[in-house]
Amino acid sequence: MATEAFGEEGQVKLLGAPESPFVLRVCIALALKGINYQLIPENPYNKSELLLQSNPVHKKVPVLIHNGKPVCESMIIVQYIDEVWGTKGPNFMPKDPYDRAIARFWAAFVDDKLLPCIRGVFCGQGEALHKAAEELVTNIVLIEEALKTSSCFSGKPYFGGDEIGFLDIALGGFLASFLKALQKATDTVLIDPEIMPLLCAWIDRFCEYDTVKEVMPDPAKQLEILSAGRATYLASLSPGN
Ligand SMILES: N[C@@H](CCC(=O)N[C@@H](CS)C(=O)NCC(=O)O)C(=O)O
Ligand SMILES: *[C@@H]1O[C@H](CO)[C@@H](O)[C@H](O)[C@H]1NC(C)=O
Repeated sequence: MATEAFGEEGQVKLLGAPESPFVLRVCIALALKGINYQLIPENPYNKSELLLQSNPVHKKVPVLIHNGKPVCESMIIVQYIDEVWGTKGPNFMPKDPYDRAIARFWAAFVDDKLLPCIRGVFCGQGEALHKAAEELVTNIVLIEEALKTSSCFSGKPYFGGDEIGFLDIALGGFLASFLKALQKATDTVLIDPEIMPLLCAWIDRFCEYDTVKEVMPDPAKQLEILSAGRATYLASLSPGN
């Protein structure tokens, strides 16, 4: 009996697996709030009826299904979790409206600016791969600069201040595990302690945080899935396909 998925928080299901950085964001958020849920992995090449019905617009994971009602898009789900289970665990959104605006600004930056570069590295070969990697590093350095100079972040252990918050979750899904695997799979340096020391220290702190540690994907499994996905994509480009 899957009674653990029917606690006081209601019935909570999560479509997707934490090796997807978008899904990992939601796993981290649920773990920080201490919510029990049922994880339902999806095969991207053979999507379940439940996924297609729950996210007919994008047909992507993660989808959170709370008491039968689906919520889509990772950062919208993170915010939903924060609002529904506000009294449990840390608040993800800063109290100050300006700090909230800055957290949303950089979270949007991750998806609007970092992500296209990450895709470029994942899908790239040769010159295209190196250009995407260079552009990605340039953009990550902008976050390093913000860490150094922004009154919202500088001198604090997390982007959320004393606790992990919205932007930590947005970034952590990618930087703390997926990019490490992507570096290995593509033989590039994307997270460079020489030019992003503060961010590297943050990554270490984030990964050492007990609740986060529990949900982080196994690095070997992450690398295996990422490499297989990349190989499948590159094979689909070759003539004859
Ligand atoms: N903007 C979405 C992106 C989600 C996304 O790209 N999910 C990927 C998994 S990493 C997916 O479901 N891909 C399947 C597909 O594109 O068909 C979010 O933040 O949730
Ligand atoms: C796709 O998944 C369904 C179950 O969800 C299964 O019955 C079907 O055989 C799968 N199709 C392929 C091509 O693997």
